[in-house]
Amino acid sequence: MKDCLFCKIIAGEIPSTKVYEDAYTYAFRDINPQAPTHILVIPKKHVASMDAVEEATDTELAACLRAVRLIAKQEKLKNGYRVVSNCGPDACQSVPHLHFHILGGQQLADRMV
Ligand code: DGP
Repeated sequence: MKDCLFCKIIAGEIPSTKVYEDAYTYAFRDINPQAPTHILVIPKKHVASMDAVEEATDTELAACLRAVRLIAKQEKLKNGYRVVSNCGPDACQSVPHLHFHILGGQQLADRMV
């Protein structure tokens, strides 16, 4: 989608550090990491947030979750990791393209908020 930051990253118009890509999914390192490993997994199809997942196919959505698992293995997150998707203003979603944060590489806080 025109004017979407993450669509521009997928298209290579904005540089990113890619860690994984398949037919449906792109993953790259967060520009502002909040843990030693902080990766964003996004569908290649523009979907604004969790609130719009009906616009994606089951295959496209499942590919994101399968990618999370593959990336966790690739990044050797053997001791665990957290997967977060912020949706809307209350969750402080800042980029309106569905994304899953993978956070790991250290002991994370025991509270989510
Ligand atoms: P959220 O706040 O959940 O919408 O997360 C958006 C994330 O996107 C945030 O952690 C920072 C990251 N981000 C924003 N702009 C860029 C960018 O240009 N490149 C990369 N690699 N990450 C970005």
